[in-house]
Amino acid sequence: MPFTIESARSIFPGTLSADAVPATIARFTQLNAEDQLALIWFAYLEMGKTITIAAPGAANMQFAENTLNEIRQMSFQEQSQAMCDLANRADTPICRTYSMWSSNIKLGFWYQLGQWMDEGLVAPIPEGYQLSANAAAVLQAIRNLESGQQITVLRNSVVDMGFDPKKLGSYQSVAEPIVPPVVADKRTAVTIEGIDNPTVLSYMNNMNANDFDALIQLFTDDGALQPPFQRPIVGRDAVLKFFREDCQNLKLMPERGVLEPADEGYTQIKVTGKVQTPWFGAAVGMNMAWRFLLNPENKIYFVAIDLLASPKELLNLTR
Ligand code: 45D
Repeated sequence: MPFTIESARSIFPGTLSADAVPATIARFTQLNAEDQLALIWFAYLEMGKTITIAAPGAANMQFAENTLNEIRQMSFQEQSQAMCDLANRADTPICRTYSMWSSNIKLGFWYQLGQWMDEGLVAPIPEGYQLSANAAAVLQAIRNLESGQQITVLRNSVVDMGFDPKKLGSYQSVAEPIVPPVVADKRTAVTIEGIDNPTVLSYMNNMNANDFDALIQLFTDDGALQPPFQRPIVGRDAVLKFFREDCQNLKLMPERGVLEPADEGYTQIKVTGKVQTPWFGAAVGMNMAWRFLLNPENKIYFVAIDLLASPKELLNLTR
């Protein structure tokens, strides 16, 4: 085999991803918990003026319900402590429960706390709270990002909170129920300028239809998928689990691509375009690239998904 997952990661090395996102998260993580919570609160308020976030469905909130009610019944001081514990990744029962949730449940949990903070049911950020100079600088850095990068910073900071799941030992992750795939006559088909490869087109169309069983068939048994700013997820079982937990109701809008032969009958394909998350819908179009490596049987051995540095990168299809 001419490739390993590690070597596949560097196909189309000229792709510029949004390094500002991990750089901003790294600075954010250095702040103390009070500053982190206040900063997210301010960022969230400011963003809310231009883009509104979609409320999670009631069915999806049931998994966080017990913890939310527990927090709601606490005193303001205990509530602040519970939220700081999450930011500090402390070892508490709430932080352990939180760590087992899928990303969407974590986001829905904070969405609810944010509502309650607004309504005065959960301890607000104190009136006139002064961010430290470092926190103010991080907030300014977030303001300067484009909206797709801003929501990624928010999402990643929420996902990183709570107890470290790697320290839990074996556990059952908690995710929303799986929605049924879109029925055949309601599906839409993408077109990609410069690309007619059926595997790549099926990838986009199956993802858009939430048809994860068909989607996973496009991968080799040892295939891998690398989400933005993450290590590759390797093997069909792990990738399928990721699709079910993290990929429902995405809207992939690929625009153009290039195809090039690679070693020993492999093919590498880069596609660029926009992606919408159900949390923000059409209000935020993230500028993305997909870098596929297909084996000689046209199965996906590797695909990396990158959040691009700028809209200009949508036109960068060179190696
Ligand atoms: O701490 O092809 C308060 C893959 C203050 C799959 C708060 C993909 C206190 C393959 C405001 C209460 C998935 C990789 C906090 C494609 C406090 C594939 C609350 C890509 C925390 C294309 C904050 C998909 C809140 C992509 C409520 C790129 C924050 C998906 C909420 C990207 C933030 C999705 C939310 C993104 C952020 C979603 C809801 C970036 C959502 C972001």
